[in-house]
This record gives sequence, C-alpha cells and structure tokens, in this order.
Amino acid sequence: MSNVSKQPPVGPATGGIGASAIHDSAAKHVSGAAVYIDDMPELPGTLHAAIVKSARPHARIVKIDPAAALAMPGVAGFVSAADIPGANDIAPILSGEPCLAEGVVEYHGQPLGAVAAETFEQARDAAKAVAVAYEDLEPVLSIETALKAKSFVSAPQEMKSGDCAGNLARAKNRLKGRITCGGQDHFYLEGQIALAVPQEDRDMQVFSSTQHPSEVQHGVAHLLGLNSSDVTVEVRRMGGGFGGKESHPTIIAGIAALLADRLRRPVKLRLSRDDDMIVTGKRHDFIIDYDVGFDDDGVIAALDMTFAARAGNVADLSPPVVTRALCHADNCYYIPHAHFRGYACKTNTVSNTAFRGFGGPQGMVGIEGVMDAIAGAIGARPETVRRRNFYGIGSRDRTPYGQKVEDNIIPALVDQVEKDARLAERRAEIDAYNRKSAVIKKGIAMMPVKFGISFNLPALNQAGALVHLYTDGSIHLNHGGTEMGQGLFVKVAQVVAQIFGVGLDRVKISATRTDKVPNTSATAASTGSDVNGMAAQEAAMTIRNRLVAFLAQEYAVPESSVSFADGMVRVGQNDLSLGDVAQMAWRSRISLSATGYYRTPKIHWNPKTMQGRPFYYFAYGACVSEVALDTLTGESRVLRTDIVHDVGASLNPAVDKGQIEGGFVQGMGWMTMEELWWDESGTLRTHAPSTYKIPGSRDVPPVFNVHILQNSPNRERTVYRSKAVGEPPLMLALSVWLALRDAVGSLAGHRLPVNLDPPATAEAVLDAVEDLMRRAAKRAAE
Ligand code: MTE
Ligand code: LUZ
Ligand code: MOS
Repeated sequence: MSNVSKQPPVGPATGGIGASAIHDSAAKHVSGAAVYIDDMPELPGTLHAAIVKSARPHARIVKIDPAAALAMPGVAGFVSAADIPGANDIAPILSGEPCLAEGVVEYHGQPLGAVAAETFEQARDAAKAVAVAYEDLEPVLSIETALKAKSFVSAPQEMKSGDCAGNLARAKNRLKGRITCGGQDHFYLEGQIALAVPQEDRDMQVFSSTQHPSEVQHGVAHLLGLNSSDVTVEVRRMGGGFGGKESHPTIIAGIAALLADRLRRPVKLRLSRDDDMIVTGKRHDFIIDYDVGFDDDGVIAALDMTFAARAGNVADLSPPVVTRALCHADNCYYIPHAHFRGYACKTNTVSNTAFRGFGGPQGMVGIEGVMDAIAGAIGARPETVRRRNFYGIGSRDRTPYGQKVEDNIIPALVDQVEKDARLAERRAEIDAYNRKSAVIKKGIAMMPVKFGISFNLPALNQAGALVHLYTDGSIHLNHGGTEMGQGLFVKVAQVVAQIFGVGLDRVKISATRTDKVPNTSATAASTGSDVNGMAAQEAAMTIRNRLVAFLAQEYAVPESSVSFADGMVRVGQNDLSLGDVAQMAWRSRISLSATGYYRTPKIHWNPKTMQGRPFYYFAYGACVSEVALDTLTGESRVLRTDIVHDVGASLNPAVDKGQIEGGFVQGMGWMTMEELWWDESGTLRTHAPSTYKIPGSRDVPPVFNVHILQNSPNRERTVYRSKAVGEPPLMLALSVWLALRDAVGSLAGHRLPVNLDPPATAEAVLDAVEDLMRRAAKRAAE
C-alpha cells in the first residue's frame, strides 16, 4: 500500500499544524535545564583539548616540537597532521582540505595540532608551549590582491541571459560603480564543541554541535581510516548555528576524535570565544562591481555584475555561496539582459563559510545598491525605481538563471507593507523634520525580498525520518534535521501530532543521530521543516495507514470510517485511545515503526551554464525601516521597522515570527555594527565581544511591527503548504542600510549619490557624511 496515496489529515488537533505551539525547549532554554554538549555529565577519564594555532598567515611548517608541552602537568598527548591514521581531508564538497595543517599553514589561527590534558586550562597552557618553526611565504590578504593574481579556490562562475553587452551599449543611461560589503561572525551563543568517546574496537561516538551530523561522521571516518558505519554522531541541540556549524564542526570533531582514538579516552574540544572567532570561518565579505544600463524611468535594460568573495584558505562551501549570490543578484527585479560573474577568491585568511542567506544577502546588497544609484541618477525615490523594476506576473518573469518566477506576490506584499508603514506620509514627515533638524537626520527605505528555497545543489534536497509508535500510544520521532533554536523539532512534531490526531505531549522529540537516519544533508538552506517535515509525515502516514487497514478489517467497517482526532481513534461508532489501538495492532503483529523519505520535486541545475530551476519556490518579504543618525558622531538608531513576511500557510506562527524578528536583527547587526578587521599581518583583531559589536536588546527597533502574510498558502505542495522561514528575513534588514543612505543623502537634498557601503558603522556613516558635504560644497562653488 502506498503511504502517500491518502492525503494527510488537515484540521484542528492540539498542537497540530498551524498552532502557535511553544518551542519544545523554551522553558529549558531560559531556566538553564537544556543540555548542550558542555553540560553533559563527564565520563570518567575525559580529557580536554586545546588547538595549536598557526602564528603566521602563510608559511611552510619547518618543525613542530611538542616536547615542552608534553612535559607540562596533566598533559596526556599531542597530535599533528603526521598522526592522522586516515586521510587528512575534511572538505565538504570538493577535496583536499586539511583538518590539521600539513606542510604549510594558510591562515593565522589555522589549527596545526592539538593537545589533550586533564583540565581545559592545562590543555590551553600546553598548546601555547608547542614550539613551531616557520618559513614565511608571501600571503594574499585581500580580495583585490587575489583577483589580480587570479588566486581562486574554484573555477570562476558565469551566468548570462540575453545580450548584455549590446544592450548596455545601446542603453539610454549607464552607470558604473563598486560596492563592498563586510563579513560577519556567527556569534552563536554556544561556541563550537565536540566530545569524542572511543567505543569497542576502534568505533567512535561523537557528540558534535553540528548542523550536519552526516558530514561529521564522514569526516571523522576519513581521518581515522574507518568506515562510516564505525562512527556515530549525535546532536540533541545547538546553541545557534546560523550556517557556522554546517561544515566547520568537522574540524572540531575531527581533532577531538583523533586525540580520543590515539589516547583511548573521551576527549572534549570546546573552543573559547576568541579561538572560535579566530579558527572558524564567517560570512564572506565581497567586492561587487556593476555596470548598469537603464531608461529615463530607471527601468533596467542590462546589468553586468562581478561578485568577488573572500573564500579564505580553502573552498569549503564558497563555490555554492558564490552561486547563490549570483542567483540573488536579481532579488525582486526583472533584468532582461544580464551578465554575472562570480569569483571565490583564495586568501590567506580563515575559510569563510555558510551564514544565514548563504551569499544571497551579498547578491542583494549588489542589486539594491544599483537601485539606489539609479534612483539618484534619475532623481526619483528609490522605492519608485524598485517598483518599476519588479518581476511581472505572467511576463517579465524570467530570472537570469532561467527559472520563471511563477509565484510572484511582490507587488501585493509591497503594497501592504508600504500601507502599514504609511511610507508616503512618513517620507513627507521626515523631509520636514530634516529641513528643521541641523544635526540629527532621518531616513527611510523599503526593501523587498525574494529568496530561493532549496539547496542550489539538487542532490542535497532529500531527507529521512524514523517514527515509532509504542504500545501505550506514545510516539518516538526522529529525523535527519538538527535543532539550533529555530524551532524545527517542534514543527516536525506538530506534523506527526496532526497525523495521529494527538497532542504534542504524545510525541517524543529525540536527538539527531547518524545511526537512526543516515546520509542526511545539513540542516541548512532553510529547508529543514520542508524536507524533514515531509519525511516525518510519510513515516507517520505509513504507520497510520497500517492502523487504518487493520482497524477497518477488525471492525468490518470501510477504511473511510476510521479517523484520528482529539487524541482518539474513531472506528465507526467506537472511540478508542491510540494506546488501545497500538496494543491491538501489536497483538496482531502489525509493525508500529516506519521510516519516511522525501526528495524535493521539480528542481534541476546545470552548473556549467548556470541555468535551470534551482529553487522549488520562492519565499518573499517586504520591509520598511526608519533611522535617525547623528551627523557629528555618525551614530545611528533604527526608530521603526514594519515587516510583512510570507511563510505560506505557517506551521507555527509563533516560531515563524521569532525567526522573522531574529533574522532581521541579525541582518541589522551585519548591516550596521559588526565589523571584522584583520591587521596587515593577517591577524584577526576583532575576536571577542570587546572589539566585535553585535546588536543588543536596545538595538531592536522600538517600534517593530512584524506581520505574517495571511491567506497565502504555498502554491507548491510543501508540507501543509508552508514555506521556509529561516534565512529570508535576514535580508529585510538591508532596509536599515538603505535608510541610512537615505538619511545621509538628505544632507544634499537627495541630489548626490551617497557613498556608504555596509557595514554602516559610526565611522563609515561619518565618512559618508563628510564625503557628501565635501562634494555638495564643491558643487555649490562651481
Ligand atoms: N534560528 C536560530 N534560533 N538559530 C540558528 O542557528 N540558523 C538559521 C535559521 N534560523 C538559525 C536560526 C539558518 S542559517 C538556517 S539555514 C535555518 O535556520 C536552518 O533551519 P531550518 O531549515 O529548520 O529553518
Ligand atoms: N546550497 C545552499 C548549499 O543553497 N545552501 C546551503 O546551505 C548549501 N550547503 C552546502 C552546499 N550547497
Ligand atoms: Mo543556513 S546558512 O543555510 O545554515
């Protein structure tokens, strides 16, 4: 019997789909009872590890001498690349990316060894005592140097549609420019951590704070020269991941496993905040060059853009990050003739990696900068120019990568947010305010978002689940997705509760484990609930369908008169508890356990031509933000933000709203205050909250109106017609950057272009103010 032949039930069930069920760990998060890896009771004999970091950005390793470290109190052992029994390769998609530096070091802070000791402090002190001799090599420290030297970690990417050069040449107006945009540290509350526990034979159990248990499993197996089946990885929850725990946990778990395997003792490697920021990768900073042709209304005719990303020392996930940047350089705008190029530049800095949006935000910084530039050039309001360029409905709907925008709700969404925010009236009020206010200037901006949902590598869009029904009617739920605070576990539990018609209290949420659901993808690309929700739905439906067939036979009623609702199973006129039904089925030897599997339909991608349908669907949002800035200090604040965001038919509006708010604030930090700074020797100098400022509670807009778009189910058959929500809202925060540009622009009556790239820190704002005033004065003098 096919288990998807019957439609899953829809309707009210306690805590079922559509309910604002509380996050399963909410109370534990705030009381401290939630168990993270560092909270697990320590096994007897557990050792603590510390990393020996490269002190050079680029050098040949002449000698590593751990003798002094090994003689220190409590020290149990040391490993370097020479001690790796298997292959020193933990590359997530390409190959040849070392766990521990071998022969050369390629960034300041790169792990080249690790020490294990009885205490964390002993390990940390001993790591500093490992003597390393280097022979310095020339480092590549900037994107520009890498571009000039054609130093890339992967082949350049090129996306073309129409005749860009011809239409640029013919365009009525043409503008060229450059936008740079900064990187971002993930700053998850829980730093990277792994605990490796040796088992019988050489089997290894690893507890890892990872979004990608299967990749940690594979990485540890490679390093130790074991089969994947010898390694089991478990993660109950992360204290935040944000993409930073998609590939980099393999390094951390790999080091812990190497020491544990060698010393036959449990080894915990927990990075201090400083080490976490120095050793592991971040969001890519980009240099974006554009050449745009447009008509007198500001409608784009052709756009040529180059995206150069700082990949760092290895490819890691940089190639697909660059791809996603190119696939979001259109955002909500129809570009009839496009030519986009993407470069993942190899630099002697830490390998940058996935970060909420995965290159999409940087793509949008590019096109939104272009929109602002066009608005300035034709003397129109930026939101007017944006609107004129929106994708059409039924026409003007082809993206530069060949996918049609079939589900375009941008105009309606933008209408709603502009109305909610009273954009036109407030613009007039702000103009009036700015005319009177000499020092404080205000600005406002609208930002629309269209974000493609699916991994842009089609193979990754698959998931599995495992559901058991016990004879007392309780349900055990497991799937390949990981919980990082985003509420995936409660959403998937809601799906299963819905199918059995029971409350969430009957569904046991369990830790993600590679021996329960194998060969998983990272919980990433916002697809967690889409794919794991569907897989769990299938597993639960398999069991439910078995029960329906069994009960129909037992009670001699048609299958259609069996229903599951309100915690009861109704069979004809009989009301049974799920426990009674499970007991009966067990006695009749019906299997009460099932796996589920899902793969996203319709998607395909040709990486050579960069054409296809990489995304199953798009998630949309629109935002208006108002800011005030001090033209004497450059300091700024967000005064008000209005958001209307599309989550399809929400599985859990409370969780989704949390994602929208959190994503926005995280994006606001990236756009305004978070600044990574490496000195001329390639050393990261912003490696703690003392030098790296993330948003605090008082930075949240004091007026923050967040609305979920109502009555807008997904056109595609996603789980209960919901949409992914994890990443898209982050990009709404570009409105803050755009509003700051608007505020600066008011100093010259919005008649001069503003030079203010993100992050718009106080220094950057002050520079932009001074730069604009200088140009305005010069123009007045002419
Ligand atoms: N929300 C919280 N609280 N913590 C996180 O680490 N990561 C984000 C987003 N929201 C994250 C989060 C990122 S980068 C992604 S891809 C998605 O959650 C992943 O989860 P999902 O696919 O279940 O939405
Ligand atoms: N593509 C994507 C990916 O769109 N998002 C991701 O997180 C990702 N991770 C690995 C490879 N491709
Ligand atoms: Mo999110 S950057 O896809 O982990």
